[in-house]
Amino acid sequence: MNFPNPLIPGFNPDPSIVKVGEDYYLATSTFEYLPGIPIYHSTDLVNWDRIGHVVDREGQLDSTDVPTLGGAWAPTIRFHDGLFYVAVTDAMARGTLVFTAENPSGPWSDGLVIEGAIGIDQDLAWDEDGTAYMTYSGLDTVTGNIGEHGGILQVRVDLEAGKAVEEPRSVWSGTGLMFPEAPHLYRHGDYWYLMIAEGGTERGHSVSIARGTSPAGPFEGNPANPILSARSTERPIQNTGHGDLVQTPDGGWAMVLLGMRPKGMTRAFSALGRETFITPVTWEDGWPVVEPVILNPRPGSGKFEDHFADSELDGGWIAVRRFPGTFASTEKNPGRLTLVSDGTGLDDPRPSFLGRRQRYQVETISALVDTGSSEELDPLAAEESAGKGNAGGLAVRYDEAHHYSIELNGTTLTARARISSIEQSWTRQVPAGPLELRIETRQPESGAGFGHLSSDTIALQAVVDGELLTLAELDGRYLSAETAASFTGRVSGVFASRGTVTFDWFRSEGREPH
Ligand code: 6LW
Repeated sequence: MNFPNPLIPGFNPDPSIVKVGEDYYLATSTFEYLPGIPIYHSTDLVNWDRIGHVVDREGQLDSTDVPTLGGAWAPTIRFHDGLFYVAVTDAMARGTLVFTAENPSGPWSDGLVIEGAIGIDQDLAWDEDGTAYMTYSGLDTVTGNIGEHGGILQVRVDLEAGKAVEEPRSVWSGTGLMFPEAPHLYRHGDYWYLMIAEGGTERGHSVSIARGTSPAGPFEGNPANPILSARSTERPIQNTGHGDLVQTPDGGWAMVLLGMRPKGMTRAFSALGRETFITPVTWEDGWPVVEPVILNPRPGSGKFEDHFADSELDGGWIAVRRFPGTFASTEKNPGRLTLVSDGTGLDDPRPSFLGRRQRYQVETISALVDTGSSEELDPLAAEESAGKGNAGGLAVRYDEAHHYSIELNGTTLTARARISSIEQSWTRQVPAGPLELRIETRQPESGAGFGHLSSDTIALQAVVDGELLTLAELDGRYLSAETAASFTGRVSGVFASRGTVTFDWFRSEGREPH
């Protein structure tokens, strides 16, 4: 099969996939962003639609104060006996959770804590008797020392009582590379296969596999391990690992996995973070043989336009440690998006920021922002903004310490960059009234030298009196996975930092560079 790659572009790491009849369902990690754990659906493994989220309401994850890096790590999606299961770690928060749903588009359950299976990357598999096995990576993000790694562990679990029914057992943990993780256990032919990732999620990332005759092991490693790694190769897709196997519609096999697309002369910076890719697999002598992951972007450009005409927000909008509905509404003023700030800004862990995954290497977002809103203000927002007016605009974000923004506050337009503890801003006056703001990301010219080291350039702009005004052109490498290292990816969108701000429309248009 000729698969597009990336398969699901933008911040979509740790993919897990299940085939049920003719349908495929795929889940990815979302960390501190909400709604959490999108479920994508396909019938051909090529075209995918997001059909819902596992986490769509308060209480399912403990997100409000979760540290950056924490939250929804590495879901495994499975189907057993008429029910869909998602096993996931709510890292640095609730711990090991299992969600269930009859329909993968939701609603999903509240999430049952599984006691006695402390770790990350929990997998679920059932043997012929219906006994459930949870296999996971022994990294305790909740109670333990995150520096210690216990290898790959396994317990039989009671999924009704929410507990392990035995002490964790060590099972095969790879070839000795660091961070054995992302285990998935499968029955295929005469064997049970235990596939894992090792080498860390950076450039050394790999997939290795072992097999045995029982789901509990012992497992014997494949002499050909690792069966996939892009490390030290020229391949444009690096960090390949964290795979899950699935049968293709034509009866073949494929692996979905995470990868990154580092750019710049030394191929050092990946603007979009960890994305979902796919690659064909064949079976030889009872072992899977995985093809290198080929870059094959979908042709043409990708557009998204929101006129906020529906009372419900489009499901592609995400927010940080809070659900979009807590500060964003299209109901108050149909045909407009209203953001109400509680006084927090982009430097805060819980900003009034509504974003979308950046999906293309070259992408422009724009919106018409109005800070002179005559709307009735939320009392808290009114008090906060007294005498200072409303402020908001467009932002590109990795986390609260890494973001670029362009903000309107009455007639003052401010572009701002925050990179760790370093901050700079550029200000100018503009005529009163609604203003079109833009953030453009472009590829650097190819070539050699310092100017070619980065992933991209990010321009912070506004259309003033019909002319495009650029307030700042910034180096994109500071908003890349390698620099921010906060596990997520680029998310760009709209925000309010004071009072009430409205947006008439939002647009994004992207394409892959030629
Ligand atoms: C994920 C683990 C990993 O749980 O990072 O390093 C974690 N690899 O497999 C977050 O994506």
